[in-house]
Amino acid sequence: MSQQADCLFCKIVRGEVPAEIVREGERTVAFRDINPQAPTHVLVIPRDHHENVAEAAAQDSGLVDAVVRDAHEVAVQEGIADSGYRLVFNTGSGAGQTVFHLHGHVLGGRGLEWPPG
Ligand code: DGP
Repeated sequence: MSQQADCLFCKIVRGEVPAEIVREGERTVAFRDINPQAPTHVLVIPRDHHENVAEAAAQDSGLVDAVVRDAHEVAVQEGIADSGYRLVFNTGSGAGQTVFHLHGHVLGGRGLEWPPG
């Protein structure tokens, strides 16, 4: 497993920082966002460290598949799969990425507007 000592989300994977974990997959961990933007707001992250989704896709495309598949499982588990949910990968600081460990935001439980802000 490839992790970084000082990465916040690697620390959540290792149990060094507490989080409300809602699902543990073979390759992913899902936990509630500390600053929820919707009634359901869960982050799905790979156990391995990758800076963003593009880097992970270049290095291990199967990993991105696992993140997307497990994000859908979270949506089913949270009861938002049928009403619709949004899966967001902010990629780069210009797009609002603040934690540089790949994470998919699973958002739902309310109407979601388009385009996003
Ligand atoms: P982004 O802006 O796409 O990099 O999203 C990072 C998200 O991570 C943001 O919505 C807030 C969340 N977050 C930051 N620190 C923590 C933390 O310590 N615990 C949890 N559960 N979420 C965090």
